[in-house]
Amino acid sequence: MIDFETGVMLPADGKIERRLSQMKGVFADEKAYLACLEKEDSLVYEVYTSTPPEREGDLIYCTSVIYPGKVGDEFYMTKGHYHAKRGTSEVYLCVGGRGMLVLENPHGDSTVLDMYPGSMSYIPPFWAHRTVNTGSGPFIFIGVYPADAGHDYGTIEACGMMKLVLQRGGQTVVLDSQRASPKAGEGLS
Ligand code: M6P
Ligand code: ZN
Repeated sequence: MIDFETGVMLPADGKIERRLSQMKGVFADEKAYLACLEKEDSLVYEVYTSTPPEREGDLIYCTSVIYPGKVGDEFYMTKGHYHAKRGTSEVYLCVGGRGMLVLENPHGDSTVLDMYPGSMSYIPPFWAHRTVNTGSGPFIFIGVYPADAGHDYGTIEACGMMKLVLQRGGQTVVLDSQRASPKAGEGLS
């Protein structure tokens, strides 16, 4: 059962909680990050997950709840990852709130998709992905992906993603980050 109001999945085999303190280096404005953290180690997002055996053919399904908030002018978001097994894909179904899906690949292509209740988003193989809460309430979506996909955080941790999603003058804006394109060979496996 998934409660579309809260994103809580019951039963769930696991629950991941990510607080600000676990997201060092993720937000572009390091000074704003440290100032937020000093105030409170806020909960940024939670993931309720099923955990079947990590074998080919099985699927993992999970719900993610990203809470509303900002670090400086950058919205709360997930860490973002490539799949360790690069040739695997994923689908998201948004059930609550408003958000964006940031996608990029090792060839330097990047794009951003709107997510809203009822929207389904497809993450093709070989694309890194991050979700961003651009709304004022919890942003909730269901994800389904191959159980043997795995998460590679290192590539994104090393230099961030190519697009930033910010609030400027009350508007949501998408800007190119300082990092123009992935370093040669990065993200390729
Ligand atoms: C989605 C899925 C999960 C992922 C979660 C949080 O629910 O893609 O696999 O773990 O978002 O994202 P991240 O792992 O990048 O923090
Ligand atoms: Zn994924």
